[in-house]
Amino acid sequence: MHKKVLPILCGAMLLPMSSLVTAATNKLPASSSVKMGAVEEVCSDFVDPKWRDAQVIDGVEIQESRMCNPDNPADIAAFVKGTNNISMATLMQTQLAADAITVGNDMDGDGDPDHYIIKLEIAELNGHSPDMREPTTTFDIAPGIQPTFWVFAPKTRDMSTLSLYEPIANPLLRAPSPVIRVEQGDIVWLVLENSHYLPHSIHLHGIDHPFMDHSGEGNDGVGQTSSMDVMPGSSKTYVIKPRQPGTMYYHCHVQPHVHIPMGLQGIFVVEENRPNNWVQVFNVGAGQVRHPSVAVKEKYDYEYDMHYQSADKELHLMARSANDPRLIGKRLNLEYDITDSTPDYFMLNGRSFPYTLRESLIIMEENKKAKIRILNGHEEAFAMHIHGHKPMATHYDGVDNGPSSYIKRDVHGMVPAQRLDLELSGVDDGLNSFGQGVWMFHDHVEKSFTTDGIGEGGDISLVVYKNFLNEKGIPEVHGMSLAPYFTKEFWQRKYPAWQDYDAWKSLGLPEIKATKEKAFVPAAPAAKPTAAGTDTQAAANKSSFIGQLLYGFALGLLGYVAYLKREKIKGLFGK
Ligand SMILES: [Cu+2]
Repeated sequence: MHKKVLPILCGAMLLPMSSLVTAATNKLPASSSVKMGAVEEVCSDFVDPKWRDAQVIDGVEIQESRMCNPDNPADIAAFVKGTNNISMATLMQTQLAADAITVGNDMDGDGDPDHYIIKLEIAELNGHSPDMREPTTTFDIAPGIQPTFWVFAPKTRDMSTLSLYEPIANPLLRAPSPVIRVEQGDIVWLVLENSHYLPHSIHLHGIDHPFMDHSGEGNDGVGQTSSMDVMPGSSKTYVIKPRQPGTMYYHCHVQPHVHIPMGLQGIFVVEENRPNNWVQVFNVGAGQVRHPSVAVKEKYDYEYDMHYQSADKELHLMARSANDPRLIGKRLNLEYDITDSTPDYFMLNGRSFPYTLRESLIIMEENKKAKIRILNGHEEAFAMHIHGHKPMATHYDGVDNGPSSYIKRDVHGMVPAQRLDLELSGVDDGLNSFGQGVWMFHDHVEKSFTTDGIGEGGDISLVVYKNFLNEKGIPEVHGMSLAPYFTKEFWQRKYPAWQDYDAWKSLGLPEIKATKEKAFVPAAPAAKPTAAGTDTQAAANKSSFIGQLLYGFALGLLGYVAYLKREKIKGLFGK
């Protein structure tokens, strides 16, 4: 019996040698070297660096903002004093219309205005133009990514673009729709001047408003129950006198399953009533509030508005698929089916990572406190997570339910349309804060930190302690280079982020010799296989497996024959 076992054992021992032989004869493909593409600067001087400083304009105190891309202080002064009260010199430094914000009438004599007339228009970003192949007026959420948006915007004058030669939207026209701030008890006329080609409305979600206004007009912004939609070219005034403070929401209620995701949604804050309380009526692009209200300054050092939203690529392409409102209406209202939709883009304050680093940081200092007002404008659930801190929820949908309802945790869940006020504390005690540093924050629903499925992108941003921020507002990060994230190629699925981390490019992409014309194959063929690349690779893998089997069989046979002829072989070597 052992005579049969021995040759089998012998063959089996030789079998592993087949892989050594294979390795020697069947070389791995070389690594390809994918060009990174043009890298944008993290922060070039987009704006006058003095815009970052604390300053007083026309008597309006404006806090410093160490962000790369801070708001224009002249805009902020006009938002606080009203375009009717600000000096002409300051108004000329903005692109606001002269009647954008009219404030006045201190009815209770407490030193601040009690009547506000706030005018909103509707702007289209990255829309269709009959004159150009590319979309206009442009607003990039990340390098090269331009979904079409409709947004509410302060009433502006002059061009919608930066200049005649640059299609980039002027800074007042952007996603998200601006945060609106008023004071508790003020009489507010919110005027929607519909400058868009489709009907729209404003629904004041959570904000105290009467069902009918004084003239018997519906005031709820709902076409089916309250008042006719605001037709293109016409306007409607919503009249409110909110009795309760809080972080609220406003959005269009016309075809809301399409118009809300298209961007017609914003944060609406009713500030607590205090004497001499001039509030910043607009916070364009959300983010840091540079003129916080009196009540916020009583408790906090900083205030940040955080508007999260998502976009389905398909919907946002449809909205620029024609130059005829009938066709756009047909595609969005009759053909688009939101029940089959999936979100592709995730934005914080209108931008995705890495652009969030330029304007949506939370800048902190040790032992200081920030008030963070969050709106979940996504279509789905949201899970706010801040590294290195456990912020405390104080208000739910704008309501303070008392200290027994305050919750400190590191993930705060929110369903769509909910608002949460968080208190972020810089006390380094291992609970409130783990200490100074650069701490990421993001929605912890995993797809939310991707951009069209590519990570890390989406709504990621950073809590940055002041000591970790350079004079241009760039956080001092440690670890990977951020350069790839600032290229268009990375978001086009072309560049493998780890390619250049060793001389061998061992974590890049292999060259596939059979398809020499292709620089690389997609890293994840399952996502979008391009037929030639993946088939060739699969075929190559199959043939090498069969080859290895044949090698093993041949070597086994050789061993067996050698065993049978062992006497003759001994003779060949003498003894
Ligand atoms: Cu609408």
